Amino acid sequence: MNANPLLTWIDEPSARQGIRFRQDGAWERWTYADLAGFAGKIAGGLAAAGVRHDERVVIIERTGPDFVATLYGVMLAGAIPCPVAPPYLFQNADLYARHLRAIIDVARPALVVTAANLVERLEFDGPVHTATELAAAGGRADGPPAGAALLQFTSGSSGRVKGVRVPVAALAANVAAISTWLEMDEGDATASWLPVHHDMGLIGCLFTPVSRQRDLWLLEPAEFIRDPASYLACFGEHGATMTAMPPFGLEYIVRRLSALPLTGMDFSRWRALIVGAERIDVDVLDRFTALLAPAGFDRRALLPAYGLAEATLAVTGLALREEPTSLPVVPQEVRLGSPVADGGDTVRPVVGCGRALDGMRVAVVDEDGVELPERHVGQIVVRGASLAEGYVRDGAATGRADDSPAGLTEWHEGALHTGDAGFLDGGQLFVIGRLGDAMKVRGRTLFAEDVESALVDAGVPRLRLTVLLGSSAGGATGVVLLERPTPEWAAAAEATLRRMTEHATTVVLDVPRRSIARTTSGKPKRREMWAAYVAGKLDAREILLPAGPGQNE
Ligand code: 1ZZ
Repeated sequence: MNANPLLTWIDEPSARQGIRFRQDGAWERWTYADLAGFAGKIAGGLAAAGVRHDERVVIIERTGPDFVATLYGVMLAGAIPCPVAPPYLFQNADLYARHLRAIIDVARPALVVTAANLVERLEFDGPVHTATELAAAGGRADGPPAGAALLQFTSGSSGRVKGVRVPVAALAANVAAISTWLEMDEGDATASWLPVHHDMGLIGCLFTPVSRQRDLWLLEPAEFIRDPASYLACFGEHGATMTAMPPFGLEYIVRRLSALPLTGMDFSRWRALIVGAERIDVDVLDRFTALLAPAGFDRRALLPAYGLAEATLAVTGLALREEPTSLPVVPQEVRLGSPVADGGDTVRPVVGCGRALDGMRVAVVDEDGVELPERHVGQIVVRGASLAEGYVRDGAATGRADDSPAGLTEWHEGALHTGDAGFLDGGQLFVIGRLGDAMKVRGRTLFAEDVESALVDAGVPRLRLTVLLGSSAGGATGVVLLERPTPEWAAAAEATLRRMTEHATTVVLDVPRRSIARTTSGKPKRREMWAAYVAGKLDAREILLPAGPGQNE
């Protein structure tokens, strides 16, 4: 019997339920019994290769049976899996090689598991094996479970690799809280296109359904981009009921939808679409619902949620069957520690991300760490069962703060200071933005997310835009990066940019396509690009704003 609650399913694996992997345009089905057998053999192979309890094993695999079986095989061997993004989620080979080197340095793994020909340059002098080789080695694993279930790696907004050490109890608590929140039962099936190496894809859409042995449909992110209809068919034809994605996924579906063949699809069983990881605009929820409602989609399936890898994954989420709500906020009037202003002419609706999940508590504090009343803006602080232990150095948790220049996330006396700003209303959390990506002007705090949303409203495509805010030699400075802007959207952005010049030195830059650095989950690495801007290292051409009212003279 497995004492580790994440592994109990392996004692009695189902021969009926399982995972379908999208491979070369077709679904390949593995039952949980098949996967448990494969994982057991991999665990034996790891033991034969000399991997000991609590040692780390780096896993670099595509979304597929090798990834899932290795993940569980490492845990069965009593070691700690460190899933790492595959190379094609990175912009180029150099960046990827640097990312891998940093991970190897932080995790100090005993072994790396990766498919042949997946990774070009791996600077690691220990053993490297494929999942198949390990499964064929014929050893026997005898491990009591490891103290940690997982090292989660993110490249964060500063571009530095951060490894978060997640204890077994924290991961089990978050998986249980998510299943309770979503009332996951026998008939539920999950579908996901998210990368499987990291939080929403790994914990929300893999560990959670696997722990309950629910049917699961998994696609690579690239397959979703190429053929979003095959993902929608999981809900509209195959009966999937749950999923999660960042708002840009909804936006992508909306953009491609008019060209998608949705005839015959029925979305009425789809009961949980969790949206999180980034600022959620009401507009995208509205457009998504408007397009899918005629095929039976219920708006109440949209569940805004907030979380972060440092708390394992999910912290708050809208209750089932509740409609998403929003509150009006005036971005230019946000003062940390003060009540949120909700009048004026440039109001922006901020979407509620629900209440704390089972076992979690959320508070909002001022700059001195003092808890604020409801509807006051401050830093979001999280306590509870699923907090991770801390960032990792030399394979062990340090419990210390992120030491990057924008390092605002830290563990402090059992509480996680998230570095995110927001407020509570009726216990529901409203997230405003990252404190490290904000700018103070005359006592008010303007967030990069607000400027970006205003530009998107004006007609600039979100995925070709990023706003960096900070202080440089010229004082408060806003840098707007536009990837190869057309004259039309440069013109559309003009009024918003001119308003920004009233608050800060404003620089608008034309940058090459796909040059906005993003994390593997699609978030812009604002701090990394800010550092490059300040060092004069951005490949960019300045676009001059036409002179007009409000322009800095
Ligand atoms: P990460 C069945 N952020 O993004 C599936 N949420 O972690 C259940 N900003 O460490 C799935 N508004 O990469 C449950 N709503 O980044 C999923 O991202 C619950 O700045 C959502 O500090 C989990 C998201 C996990 C995630 C964390 C950072 C945060 C914050 C930002 C996350 C947000 C949001 C605005 C939200």
